[in-house]
Amino acid sequence: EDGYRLWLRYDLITDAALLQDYRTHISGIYITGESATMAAARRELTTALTGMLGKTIQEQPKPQGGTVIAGTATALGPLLPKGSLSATGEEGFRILTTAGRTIITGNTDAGVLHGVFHFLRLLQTHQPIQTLDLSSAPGIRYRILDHWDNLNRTIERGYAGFSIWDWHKLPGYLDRRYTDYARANASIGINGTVLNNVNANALSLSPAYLEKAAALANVFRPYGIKVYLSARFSAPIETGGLKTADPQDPQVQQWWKDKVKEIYSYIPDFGGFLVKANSEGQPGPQNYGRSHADGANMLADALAPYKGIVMWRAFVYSNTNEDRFKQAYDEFKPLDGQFRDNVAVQVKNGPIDFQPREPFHPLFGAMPRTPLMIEFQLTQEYQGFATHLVYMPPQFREVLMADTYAKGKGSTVAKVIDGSLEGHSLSGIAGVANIGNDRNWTGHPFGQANWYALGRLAWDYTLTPDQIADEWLRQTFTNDTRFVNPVKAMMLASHENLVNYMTPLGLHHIMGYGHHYGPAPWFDKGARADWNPVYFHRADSAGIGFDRTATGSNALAQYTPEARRQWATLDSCPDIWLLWFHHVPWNYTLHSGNTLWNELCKRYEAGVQGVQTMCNTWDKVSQFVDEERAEQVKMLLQIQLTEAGWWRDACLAYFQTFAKMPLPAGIPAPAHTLEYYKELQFPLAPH
Ligand code: BDP
Repeated sequence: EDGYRLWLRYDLITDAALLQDYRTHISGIYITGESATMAAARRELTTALTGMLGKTIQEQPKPQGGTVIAGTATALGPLLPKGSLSATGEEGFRILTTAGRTIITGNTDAGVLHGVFHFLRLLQTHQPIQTLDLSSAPGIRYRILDHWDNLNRTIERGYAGFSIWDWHKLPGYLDRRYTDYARANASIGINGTVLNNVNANALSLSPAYLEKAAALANVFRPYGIKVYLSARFSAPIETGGLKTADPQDPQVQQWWKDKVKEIYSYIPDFGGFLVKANSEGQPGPQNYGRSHADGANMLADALAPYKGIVMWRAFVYSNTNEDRFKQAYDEFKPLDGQFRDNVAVQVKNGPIDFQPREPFHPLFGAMPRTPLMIEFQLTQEYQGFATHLVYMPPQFREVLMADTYAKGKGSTVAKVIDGSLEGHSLSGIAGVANIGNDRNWTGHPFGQANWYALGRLAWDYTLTPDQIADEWLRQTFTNDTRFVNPVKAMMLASHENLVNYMTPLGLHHIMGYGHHYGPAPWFDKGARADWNPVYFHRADSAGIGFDRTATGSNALAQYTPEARRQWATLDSCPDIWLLWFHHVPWNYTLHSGNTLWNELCKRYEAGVQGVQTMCNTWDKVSQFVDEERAEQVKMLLQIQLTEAGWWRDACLAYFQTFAKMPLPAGIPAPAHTLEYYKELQFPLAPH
């Protein structure tokens, strides 16, 4: 049990009564349609049902009692009760029991396939299937994984091995993993994948690599998944031999039109481009005095005839004195209304950079005329790499359910990005993938849960973290509630634990320089002010935290008055957000009743204790799962515990030099001197 099968394990159901019940209700399958997608549905149903029911499940010449029927509404014709598919759209499905048979249907083959996976999920999680009648359609149209994979197979911020794309052997050799990747994604509703790093290599757009990308697209297509590419803005110069990449230059525009035409000749359903421009050294339209809209629109015009889209990233900040928090808003808000219809601006969940906890990005709700996608980071660059068990849905939910008040109360981030607030039909969620060629895909067995959750939430963001953890655990490990319940509780607590032992009370970006491994709040040698932890925490003898009120950078002014209010004053600001917005005296009394210093110490300690509890839980319940993964998780939790202690000790030793107060009772003295922590070097940490 090496984790390769993810949540699609399909092992024999061990509950005898349930097995009997399922066997009675499932006698065979009947699939209409000959497309590659229906063939995939047929294969998945056959393998899964045979595995779970422990008997050979075959196609029947015609439906009978207990047949699982799958096909589009058109293909099923009279087999389907009338009028049952109005709400399922292009990708949704309906599952219903009628005359002792289960019908899985949709308006398209992809919809049927999604329904098949949903039905299998019901079985895998031991749900009753006797009388089903349910419909489901995705709430968000573009549900995408962004791979930060390089052509040499290294992965930017990847912690689970090398890239699963074996560029060298493509297109001739199609690794089985590509199909399994597609199956896994289809099962959770992901419908797009960006193959290459946003820090893009222009070679990705060259014929040799397009041929390779096309081979992957061919594998993914039956699973309803489209391929996208990150486009390097200067590609016309680097691979096109032009002197400029100026978006207003007719030759450049023509180059992109020709390039896009060429791409569609390889990949007829190519999804479009993801672009990181004028950000962290990447080229972009500003090199030529043009705006982000000019750049995005040039690409959008080239893609429009083929219905491709541009996902233009808003992750920009430059080397100025302006608070980095404010820069994306300042640059993008004035461009609202200037983007073509097939452009979405892709905004990170928060204004800085995928920190363990961030307030929602102030652009959400601030660009009503532009579709905004949200980008989360599944790969744990700032969340303990692939050694820390952190279940992210509570964090996703915190952001999605946050109220922007853009159109009054209830204008949540979720309603901004699903398009409903402003009536946009283009809507999207992207997750920076945490996948590599490690046998279990994500390095940490529990990293799979974040990939799983991204897809499930992109399909239906009303699902709670609890529901998602529940179904993931049952499919991935076991249905035994002696395992599921305590481990679910452990997952649900894990994110808050992380925030506590890394960046409690609103601290942010105090990780090791460059690689972001471990604590380095003292670091101040970065080439730019906003690459230094000291820039973000601002500790001094008076206190700690970044004043973003009117007396400071006034970043708060970027939020609507109602949204801003919760954070605006020391008094109103909940403790967990405090140091994001205020510079707070060490002896200030928080809502908890503790002084800031004491609360900081207690949170760090609570984080470590939280991980200790996770270790204890795992030790008690891992007997209910296979030894192989039980042992892996145990080892990883021990590393996490050690590193949580390191975070607590290093941060408290450092911040104490400013607070000049004793550690409160119950907080252990740091294991080493501050100098010891400062001298630790990790030149080869994954980057
Ligand atoms: C930061 C990463 C960097 C990425 C960048 C981005 O440190 O490696 O290239 O985000 O999102 O978090 O473009």
